[in-house]
Amino acid sequence: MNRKPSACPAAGRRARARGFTVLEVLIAMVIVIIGMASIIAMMSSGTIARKSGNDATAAAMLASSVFEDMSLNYGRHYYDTNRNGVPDLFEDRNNNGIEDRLDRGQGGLRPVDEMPKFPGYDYSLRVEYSLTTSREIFVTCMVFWSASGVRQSTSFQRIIFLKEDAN
Ligand SMILES: [Ca+2]
Ligand SMILES: [Ca+2]
Repeated sequence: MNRKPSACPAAGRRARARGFTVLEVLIAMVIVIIGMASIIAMMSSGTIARKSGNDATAAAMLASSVFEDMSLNYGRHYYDTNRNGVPDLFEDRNNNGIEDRLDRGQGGLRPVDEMPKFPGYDYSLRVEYSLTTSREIFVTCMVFWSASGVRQSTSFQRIIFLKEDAN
């Protein structure tokens, strides 16, 4: 009868001690998990930021090479004979669903190595004409790409001075 009460508190202490240890382990695990989760979150947001920075840089590089190519090859590949503000080869003049620059039937398919390009990116062009000189055009290049399944775009604008008259 005397041993029981003394045994019970000891067992209780042991039980409490075990319970506290388990609780400590749980708390430690939760802290570690929260820490790991926040580290992973920081790493992935850093990755996303880096990725979108790369995207913007690639888009700017592509637009820059398009502007450069336009100034060099306006009369060969960027002419706009119907004066609708879109280089003819960037239209689908025969309505077959393929932009004419990519359409063998419409004089497109310029040698691939000559095309300004960046893998995974595409672009469209708009041209505005100067009222005072035919050697100056105002070009808007819209660059498109896909990031995490979402379509992105940025537009770039530049005044281009031509070696020849714009049409
Ligand atoms: Ca046109
Ligand atoms: Ca076409």
